[in-house]
Amino acid sequence: MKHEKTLIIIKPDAMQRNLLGGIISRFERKGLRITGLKMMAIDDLKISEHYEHHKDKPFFDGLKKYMQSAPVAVMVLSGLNAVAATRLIVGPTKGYEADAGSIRGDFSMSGQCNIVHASDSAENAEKEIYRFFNEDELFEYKKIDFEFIYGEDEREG
Ligand code: FUP
Repeated sequence: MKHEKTLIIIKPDAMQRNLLGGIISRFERKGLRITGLKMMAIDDLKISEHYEHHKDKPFFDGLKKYMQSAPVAVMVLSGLNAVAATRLIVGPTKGYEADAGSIRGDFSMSGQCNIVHASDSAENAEKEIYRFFNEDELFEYKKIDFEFIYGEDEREG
């Protein structure tokens, strides 16, 4: 277990469906710390890099069109085992397979319009964070609830 960072994209369907505040709230109330947050339009280069693993799939053009259909919000979250903890809150890729209580389980019926992206490993998170954020857009700060979110042995040194 270690403290780590993860990248979240709140996708165009969430923005259009007025879910932005509710989604941010789910991460906040879990105890994850927001270390970066902004809105942006995702350009062709960022889409190609971010979805490199899907570039030859038949759904890639549709995925690109969807991801560019409205602005998105991008966030960096930090916390203990933040990558895995965040993936649990988000749920599996296809909304119609996701458990109730997860973001995709509660808000998505789709394998494409699935509301949020969350990094799948600490290694990918590092790459994704620097794909979407400049160094001066990321903030390290002490949260006053830290000692009530974590036990003594779980706090960062
Ligand atoms: P995830 O890590 O859960 O976001 O899932 P993937 O990396 O497998 O997929 C990334 C995105 O590709 C999904 F969020 C939506 C899109 N996708 C489709 O549009 N159709 C598919 O069949 C699979 C993925």
